[in-house]
Amino acid sequence: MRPELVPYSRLLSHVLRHRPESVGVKLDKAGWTEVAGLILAVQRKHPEFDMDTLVEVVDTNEKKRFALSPDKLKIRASQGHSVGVELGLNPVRPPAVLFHGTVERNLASIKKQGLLRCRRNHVHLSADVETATRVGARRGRPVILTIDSAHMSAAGVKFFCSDNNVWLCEHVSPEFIRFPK
Ligand code: HQG
Repeated sequence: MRPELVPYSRLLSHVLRHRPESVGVKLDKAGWTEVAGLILAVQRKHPEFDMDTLVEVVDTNEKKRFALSPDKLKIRASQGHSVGVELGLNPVRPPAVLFHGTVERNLASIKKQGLLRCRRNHVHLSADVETATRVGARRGRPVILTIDSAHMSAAGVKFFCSDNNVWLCEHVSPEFIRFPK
């Protein structure tokens, strides 16, 4: 994504995942909002923002954070919400292991409580170590946890995979987490 578009991507993440009311838009139950209304709302702060910019932010976003409806009339964040939305994803069988990137200071609590959703609607897991490392590195030196998703799934835990390939579940109990030595 062109660096000058990053502030728009941040703003859209904030609005579409956490605080739609901050610019006066509403999300429907599945997290969608009208593109036209969103552009007008963003233009109040950034008059230069337009449909071409929005499409470029969506198309060139490294993590494919946003999805446009096929008719391009609606947009939503693909995952990461703290507002209550029902993404309508179907449960899918996960790969045998998944990964979670975190930092040392969280480990004692994770060992006791497992992985919690914190302020988001799901626990976020990555399909590969590289992605998990990037997620953990947002907060300091990354520590990678290996999640025994095969056994979790066998135990009845539901997994979802967002449109942009982030694995989601409600909670990961400590018994399914392998900690690095
Ligand atoms: C930690 C980014 C103590 C957890 C990323 C993490 C991801 C605990 C933090 C997405 C805990 C929550 C989500 C427990 C979990 N005790 N700490 N029991 N359980 N934690 O940001 O997974 O760039 O809500 O390890 O790429 O870091 O925004 O979750 O450190 O996909 O698109 O509590 O955000 O995507 O932090 O990241 P977050 P996350 P975007």
